[in-house]
Amino acid sequence: MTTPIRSEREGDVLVVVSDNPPVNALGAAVRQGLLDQMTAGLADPEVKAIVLRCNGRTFFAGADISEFGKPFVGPDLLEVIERIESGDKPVVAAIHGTALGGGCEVALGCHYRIATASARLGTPEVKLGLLPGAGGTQRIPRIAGVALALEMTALGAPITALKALAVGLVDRVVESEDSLVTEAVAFAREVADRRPLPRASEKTAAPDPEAVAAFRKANARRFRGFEAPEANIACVEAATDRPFNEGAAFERQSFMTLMNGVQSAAQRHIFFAERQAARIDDVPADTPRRATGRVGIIGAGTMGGGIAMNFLSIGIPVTLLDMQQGALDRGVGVVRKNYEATASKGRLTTAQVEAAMGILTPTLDFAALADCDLVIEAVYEEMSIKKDIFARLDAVARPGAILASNTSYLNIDEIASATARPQDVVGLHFFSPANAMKLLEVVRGAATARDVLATAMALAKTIGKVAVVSGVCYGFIGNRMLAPRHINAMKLVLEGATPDQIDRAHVAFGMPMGPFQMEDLAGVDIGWHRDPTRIESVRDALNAEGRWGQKKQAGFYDYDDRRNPTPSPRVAEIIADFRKASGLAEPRTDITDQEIIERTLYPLVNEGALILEEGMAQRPSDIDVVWIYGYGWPVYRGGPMFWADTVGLDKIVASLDRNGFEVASSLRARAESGQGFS
Ligand code: 3H9
Repeated sequence: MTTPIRSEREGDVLVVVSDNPPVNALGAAVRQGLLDQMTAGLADPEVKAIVLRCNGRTFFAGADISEFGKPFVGPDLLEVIERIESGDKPVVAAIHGTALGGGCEVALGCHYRIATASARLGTPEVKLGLLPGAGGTQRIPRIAGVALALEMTALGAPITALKALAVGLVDRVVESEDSLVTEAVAFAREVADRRPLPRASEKTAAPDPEAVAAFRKANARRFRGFEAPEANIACVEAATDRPFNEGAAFERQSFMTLMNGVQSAAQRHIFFAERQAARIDDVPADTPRRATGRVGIIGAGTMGGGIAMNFLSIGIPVTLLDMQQGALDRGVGVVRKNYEATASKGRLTTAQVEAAMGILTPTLDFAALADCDLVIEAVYEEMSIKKDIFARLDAVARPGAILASNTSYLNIDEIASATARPQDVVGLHFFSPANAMKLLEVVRGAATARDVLATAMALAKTIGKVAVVSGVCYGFIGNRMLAPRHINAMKLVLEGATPDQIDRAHVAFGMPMGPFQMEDLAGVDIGWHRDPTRIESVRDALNAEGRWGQKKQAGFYDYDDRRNPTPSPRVAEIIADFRKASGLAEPRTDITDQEIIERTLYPLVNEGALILEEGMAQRPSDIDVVWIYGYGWPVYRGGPMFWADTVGLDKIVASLDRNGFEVASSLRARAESGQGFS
């Protein structure tokens, strides 16, 4: 096995260096190399102290996640850390970048830690459905106390080097990366003869039941449905009431249980899926990018304003266009109000708010878009309006500017046909609220140029979004799959389930809200024909009575002044009338949560299979990413396509058949061949 670990001598200090790009993950070869170099250093009488450092952009960013779930190749990380800590020579970790997970644990196994001011230390394993499995839950509370250990492990929150210095997790901070190695070697010399060696495992951690109880209470909502946070908490507690070895054994056992569970597999799947989604199969990574130094936005409504904030927040100037002064003023006012609300929570300074507002240029004049590199249209969902806007845009935009539409349903190719440059047109479907939601569907038209796509994907990353490419189809990936869920939820209501029962089943599944809560939030009137005399569905009846959702304090639910929902007797009447008018039998009282999930989410998976068949999504994992980041699908279930595999495709197909759905041929074929989506 070739090793990415080498060592060099600086007099009586041995410097062990890892060179395993991109993030120095602690794969088998790294672990073996570390063990060998440490063993040799400890045995060499010329060596008085050891420095451990990494080349490249970061100190070890953790275990190699791609090894998880595969046959294990030794040595394990615990053995490496044990060799470092139990040795009789001081070992100094020299940290830059991010010492994460197993990387942080290696550092804590060293006797001393020196870090650059920009470095961060963290144990984010919980985000992969895991816990620090190489002593992290036992050493952090022993050094820094229970309260911080809970935040670092069960929340996975990293800390800065300065904070680490304040709590004893690092011993020294250096300003610049350039001097890290020199300072680390000097530090190693300074402590070479100091005994006893400080070993985190030999310290004790004071129990802090109040901190544990307060932490559980404060995070109960966030942890709902997840197994890993509680396992992290239990391990931190074990550090306070057991000797190190027993606590470490408990940690190990808990780690293995999580590792072999479905939740961690799902969360690891999403870790890689999210990164994979950024790749477009026929657009090479080195495709040149177009400029995006100035952005224009057409439409100062909620969507337009939210989209603008993404750019303003990172210093990209925005020209915001609307047709009417009133709408423009309102839009600019909302952007300011949003920033000020964030500032009042202490997450922005007044200077930052003013800096963002200072680069926002409101205008009523189309010609003001002429110097924009990218223009995003965010107006009313009506094809004729969009085409009109794109024709006008075509007349003013500079050659090579990217012309984007934020449409959530409409055909990008038809919109592009209103211009003489369809190659420059792309869909950028932001999700509401656009300044907060992480998903961006990048809609690839028939003519969209490769460099436009490459630019859109890169820009998405710059503004902190996760981008997924969709082909042109009604509703793209996410909203297209939402449709069968809603249609079937309504069918169940007509058969006898209540909206409240359906929503509760979805929330119990792990969604942030159910289909009817979602409609009330978004507006029941979205897409309504606006003729109150034309009543062809329950939804029409609600709209005719002005039950447009939360904004009217009435939708599928009744709402009080603070927007707390209660099931609505009036809606129950409307549903009963419809049931009667549709000639349906008496309402069923035997509808279970399981039936609700099968009849609303299996059709959603089926639609996902169709989307793949038609080539509208590049890969099943892209669909999973859409649902995690666009709709709050529980990450511990890995997205709908991953989840479908865990349920069993044969079971899903059998249920769809039983309930009279038309099964996608590719779904049936996969079920028959035993080949899953992931
Ligand atoms: C652990 O440590 C368990 C232990 O407690 C117990 C052991 C017994 N492994 O994110 P990027 C890849 S669990 C394998 O785009 P950035 C990544 O897939 C681990 N691969 O860069 C990507 O590959 P590609 C705890 C990894 O600069 C490339 O590196 N640690 C790993 O935006 C670049 O990644 C974590 O959970 C890995 N550990 O962000 C940290 N990490 O180019 C996870 C990255 O082929 N990592 N890759 O798509 C991160 O949070 C970010 O990658 C990091 C850099 C902040 C480090």
